[in-house]
Amino acid sequence: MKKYYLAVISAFCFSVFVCAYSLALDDAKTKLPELSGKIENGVRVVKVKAFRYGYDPDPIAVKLGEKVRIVAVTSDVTHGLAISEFNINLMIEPGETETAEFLADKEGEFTIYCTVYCGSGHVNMRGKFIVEK
Ligand SMILES: [Cu+2]
Repeated sequence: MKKYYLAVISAFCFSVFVCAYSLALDDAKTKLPELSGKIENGVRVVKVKAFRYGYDPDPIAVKLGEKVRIVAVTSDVTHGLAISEFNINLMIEPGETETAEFLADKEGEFTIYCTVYCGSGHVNMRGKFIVEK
């Protein structure tokens, strides 16, 4: 009889664990960042501000298959904005606006990085570009 109870209790514990685990997985899935910018004439336009040492917004999130236009400015010195996987490499000078248009045709998380030496924090000037399914 004792064995029976033990089996029931462990089965119950196991199902609670499985339940909690799948809920946690669901939670992780629904916690995708909000999409950035807004759709204008079928293009997702995202205004990005580069600064020492980062990008705003960060992360930049778009939907898979969207046409994306990055409209970039800098709030201090000249910065770069590059995303290798999408062949983006902008140089943003103070007072100027640089744009890049591309198709978000790869799902995943990509790194945005600065390609112009902008000071001591340059090597760590990174942002996230997320393409959600
Ligand atoms: Cu830099």
